Amino acid sequence: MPSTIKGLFLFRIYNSRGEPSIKVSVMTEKGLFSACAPHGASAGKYEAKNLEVGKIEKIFPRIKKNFIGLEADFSLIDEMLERFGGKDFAKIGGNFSIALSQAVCKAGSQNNPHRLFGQAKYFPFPLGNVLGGGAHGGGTDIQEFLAMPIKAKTIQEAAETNFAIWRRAASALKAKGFVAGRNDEGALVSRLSDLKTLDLLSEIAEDFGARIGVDFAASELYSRGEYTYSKLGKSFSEREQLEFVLQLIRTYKLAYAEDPFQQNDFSSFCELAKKAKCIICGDDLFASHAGRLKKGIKTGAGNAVILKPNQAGTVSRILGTAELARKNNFINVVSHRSGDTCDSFISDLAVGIGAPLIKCGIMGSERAAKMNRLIETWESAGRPGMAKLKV
Ligand code: 2PG
Ligand code: MG
Repeated sequence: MPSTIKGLFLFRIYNSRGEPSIKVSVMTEKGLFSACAPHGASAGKYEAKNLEVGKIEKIFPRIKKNFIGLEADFSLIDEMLERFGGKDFAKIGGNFSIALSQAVCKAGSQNNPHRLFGQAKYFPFPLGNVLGGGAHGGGTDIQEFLAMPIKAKTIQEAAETNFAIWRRAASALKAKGFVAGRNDEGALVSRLSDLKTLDLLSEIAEDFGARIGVDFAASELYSRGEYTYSKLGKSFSEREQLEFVLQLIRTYKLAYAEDPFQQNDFSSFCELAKKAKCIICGDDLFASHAGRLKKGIKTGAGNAVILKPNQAGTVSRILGTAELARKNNFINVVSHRSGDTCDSFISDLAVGIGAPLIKCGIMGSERAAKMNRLIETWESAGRPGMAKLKV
């Protein structure tokens, strides 16, 4: 029986970085269903545009009326959000749009949105942020140093491997007197350089049979034709950046490289994908946008795409991008944001669409919430196996 939207509520909340954010609750005859908007620090230029919480609070009473009495069907609601949102959702805010869209998915599935998107046939490998820097805070220029527990037979084993790698890294840093705490995503920050960080993580990962990867978040390093690594004291031309990335992939046997180039450089992504045996993933490059991914597929710009629902603005949009990727053999990598909440919608999304990878962090309650939800859905789906992923 489809349910009807009887009430809609907006709450000002705070995310893991202490920034104001929003929670949207949808009331139906079956109960109250809520979702929260996350927020990125290294946000790309082509993402859906957010609106300040105060502005959303002002327009909410006017928007709200349009949704009351409608069926809690996300595709219907998403069509309306497209209409009200205008270009890039700037009129209502991508943050409001995605929170409502996700809350409606939860309402329409009684808090099991993965069932709306498909069947939990196999589970994604969690890409865990072990050490970090860049816009998330920390001593390195590269934003994220990630563990990929590719040998894990179950999602539980994968989670435990990532926790163990994080802990081992923490004690190694502590022993050297290098540890300085955690950053926005719960990754360890230290005084180690980017290269020393890769030395440490590759050594630890090997012990656990895991592979490693990085998110360069290169748009943050880029300005006017140059990539500046301030901690390394080096500036690279676009060509030199390509050489540097290739060298890191080969030296450290990286299985995954995200945003190795700035968000407009499709051609370097293409060249790298031809030369490197590695998952080359576009985050800011595609901004979860089907049109931009289409261009990437056509030009061979990488072989994987980050899916962040709030970059897209609605659940329908993110599903469209995911389907386009799947049909064209691009790997779907569902992802959290650096400023996140305990909302675990992305876990349902990854499971429902059968994404082989999910980037959801390791430490911190808002990160563990995603992992715990994966484990919960895995139990209820009868403990399926892990995704088939060749790295
Ligand atoms: C990224 C994300 C998540 P942010 O660049 O992939 O790790 O960071 O949310 O700050 O954009
Ligand atoms: Mg990224």
